[in-house]
Amino acid sequence: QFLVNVLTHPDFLAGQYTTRFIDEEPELLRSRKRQDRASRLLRYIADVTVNGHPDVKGRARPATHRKSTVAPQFDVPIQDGTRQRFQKLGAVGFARWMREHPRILITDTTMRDAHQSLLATRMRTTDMVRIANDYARGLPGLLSVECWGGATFDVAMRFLQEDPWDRLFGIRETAPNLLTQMLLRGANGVGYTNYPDNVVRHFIAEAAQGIDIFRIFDCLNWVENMRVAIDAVVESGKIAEGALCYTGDILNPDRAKYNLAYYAGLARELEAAGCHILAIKDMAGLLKPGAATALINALRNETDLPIHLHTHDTSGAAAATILAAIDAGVDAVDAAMDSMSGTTSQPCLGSIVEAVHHTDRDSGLSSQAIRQLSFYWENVRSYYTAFEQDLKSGASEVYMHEMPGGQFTNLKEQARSLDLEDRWHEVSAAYTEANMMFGDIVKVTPSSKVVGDMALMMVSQNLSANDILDENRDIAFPSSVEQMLHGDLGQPPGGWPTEIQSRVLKEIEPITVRPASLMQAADLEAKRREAEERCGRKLQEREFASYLMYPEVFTAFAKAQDEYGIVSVIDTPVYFYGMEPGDEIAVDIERGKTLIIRLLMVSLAEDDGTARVYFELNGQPRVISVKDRS
Ligand code: BTN
Ligand code: 3PY
Ligand code: ZN
Repeated sequence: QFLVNVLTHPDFLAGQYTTRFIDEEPELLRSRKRQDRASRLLRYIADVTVNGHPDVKGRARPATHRKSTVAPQFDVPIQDGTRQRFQKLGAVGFARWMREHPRILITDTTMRDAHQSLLATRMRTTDMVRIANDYARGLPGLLSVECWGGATFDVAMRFLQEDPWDRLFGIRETAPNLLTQMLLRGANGVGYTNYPDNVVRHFIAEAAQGIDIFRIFDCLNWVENMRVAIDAVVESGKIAEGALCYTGDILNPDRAKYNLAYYAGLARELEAAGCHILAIKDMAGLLKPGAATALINALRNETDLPIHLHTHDTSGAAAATILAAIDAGVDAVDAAMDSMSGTTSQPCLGSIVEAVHHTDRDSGLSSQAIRQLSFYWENVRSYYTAFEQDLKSGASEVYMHEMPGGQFTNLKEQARSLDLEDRWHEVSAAYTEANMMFGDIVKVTPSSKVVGDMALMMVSQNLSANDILDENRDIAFPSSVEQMLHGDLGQPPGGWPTEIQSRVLKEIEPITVRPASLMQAADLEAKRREAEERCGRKLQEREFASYLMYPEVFTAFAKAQDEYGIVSVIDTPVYFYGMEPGDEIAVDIERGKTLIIRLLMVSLAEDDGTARVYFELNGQPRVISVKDRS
């Protein structure tokens, strides 16, 4: 009974599994007289020094967390890259160039999918912006840097107290020759449910000021639900990359639902919808080498769009798939910098570059630059030890459960919070069963989360698929399952299976139309007034776009910013672990404005429960009192 309650708790369903500090300490939200930036940062550092950061509490600590990362500093001028080519050719011309270009083009996913898939999406802006200019100098031949969207958008605000837009524009400014790329969940924007069309359009119009390539997908491969997003990207003048999500196994005659003809049809639909590039989005890493050859050959016959392959290395065999695809003539592939590659992340960028070196598909990228950038990431990665998952090897089990790389760590975390960590292999088997019960669907955010919610419910309540379908049992389904089977995420190929659908929905009638066609357009002016009232200040247009996606998360974030300022500029070790007496750090709060902060000592908590933290700020003594909750 207890577990049922946990599973239907709104926080759980909304994906908020980590207790948030502000929820528990509402007095934080009392408006405090707005302090200057330095004082607010000192307040944050004092607080984290005394109380620790809730997200890393009780977890493995980095051994070398005080070592600072030094970016490589390539001493060469910034050469023109894909960005200048795109500015010259426009989206259609750029796509044609990609087709004609003989070399393999490479997208580096380190700043988005790699850390989403390895480190629970926790990588912070400072670690990315600090290296972006070295990418510009060292790897001007990259196709793009995937650095935004997917889960990074809400995690930035929800868990890192930073503005996702600062990250985007920080990278945009410091890497002026490289295309920036994001992952957009079609009608779900960067959220977990469908939004009104005008909210999706508003978001894309803002994002297009920093993003060049939008990879757009739908979690059920329903092109109908991607059109608004594709049209908005095309209208913005940026590059619309339409993704077909790959699931099942085209080589397996028993999984005929997702066969070559199915994918060929999708490719035609995406081309007809106006996409400039076709992506194969293999979010779980299920595409086997032989299947890649067959798929690329088949898609080549359907469309003349450039093809961009994305996969994950959960199986350990992804590099073979990438190389097979390159042989079959794929135009572009995704990979992650060596030290951020492998397992649930993308395959190893440096090794792919080496594999095609001196062949007619040579990428032209510098192996030496890749190594140096990878060393930087290796050091950065050590800061995030607390978020490392325990998958240490390739796992062929992925061909059974088909879990997306980006979900794997998350679901494991959810399982842990429900005390099911020891039963992980049962969870993954239940995930398979739940998928089949839903009719064998594409599993990618947010449909993958629904399958995950169902699997956790099955394991925690010891229910099999037969138990679920047993009419004599009264089962409370997670509300995400109710919504999906109601049609709120859209329609899978062939529709939803009626048996489980009527079991879940009972008397309620499902919908079969595009969910947003039933929604009223958001009244943007009224929403803006509401948002500014709740946040107590005027909002920039892009902040308003964040609010429209995540009203609660954004409001809490805006209030944390009132309290602590722009914490994204603090180095990651200090952000998570605070300072020790004698430590001195430099914080660049804006160009040309650096704070030198020295921690002198921390006094024990007084009777009233406050501790005093003694600093020197640019040589001047400062004392901050914080409530000791440790
Ligand atoms: C949140 O609600 O999670 C955001 C508030 C920021 C919390 C900071 S993290 C470091 C310090 N330690 C805490 O327990 N709270 C503050
Ligand atoms: C996301 O939507 O966040 C994904 O990474 C899907 O693969
Ligand atoms: Zn991915």
